[in-house]
Amino acid sequence: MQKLVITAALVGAEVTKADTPHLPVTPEEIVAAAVEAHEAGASIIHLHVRDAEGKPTQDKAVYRKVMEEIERQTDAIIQVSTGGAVGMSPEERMQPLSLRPEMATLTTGTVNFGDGVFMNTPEQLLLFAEEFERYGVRPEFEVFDVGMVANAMRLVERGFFTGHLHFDFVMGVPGAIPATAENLLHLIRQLPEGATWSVAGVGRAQLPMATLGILLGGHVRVGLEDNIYYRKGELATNTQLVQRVVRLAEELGRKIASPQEARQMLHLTR
Ligand code: KMH
Ligand code: ZN
Repeated sequence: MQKLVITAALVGAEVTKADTPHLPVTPEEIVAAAVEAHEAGASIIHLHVRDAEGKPTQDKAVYRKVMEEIERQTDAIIQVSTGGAVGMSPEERMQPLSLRPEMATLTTGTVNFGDGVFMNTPEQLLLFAEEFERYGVRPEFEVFDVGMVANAMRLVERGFFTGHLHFDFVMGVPGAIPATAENLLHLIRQLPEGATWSVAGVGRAQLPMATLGILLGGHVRVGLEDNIYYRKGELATNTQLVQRVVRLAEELGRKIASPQEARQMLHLTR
């Protein structure tokens, strides 16, 4: 099996400091969390940022500041979010693409998201795809429900994103695909030949989904964006969540990919 690529989803848009004091929100806290996660074994940093009040923002200036410092201190792959937060416009969400990050997420469909709706209409997907191509950014397709794989492939059929394709299955969001082993197998079966995938289980599904990802030859995303607990009633830090996956992978016979190895596996050209 390939070495394991671990993605650390450190911040997200939904969790607050009131939910967990371990959530990094200032640029300094986010950089420190990224450096620690990288040292613990994460090769990809899935990046959201917050404004001075701790609210989600897609402000390019904040992204630039955080990205520059992570790049200075690590060789991790920086994957910015174009998902942002529910309710943001596509223009707002696309801002960090112009910083030409190595990777960015792209959600290929509209989905209920807790009490909200995460909008990604066919027309908006074309806007996003054009902006990714404009800045030469490689996507990680964020798949919250099964039809989103076919939607991604529709973009590919229209000529976008030639080359290697990488998908992340985000499982267990209320309103989207439940995090079960059967559903994960079904998602994997939808993928085109040669694609790579990772899995991110939400809430208490994080640990079992990560374990399945390791066993099935995929890759794993963990972090406070998706889950704030280490176990029932015990809050986690981002570093602890990454360290746990590293230990599990070692026990189960998967070696951990360095950022440079992850770049080769995902065919990132930088
Ligand atoms: N915050 C969610 C609405 C992404 O980063 O691309 C979207 C999200 C996905 O987090
Ligand atoms: Zn995200």
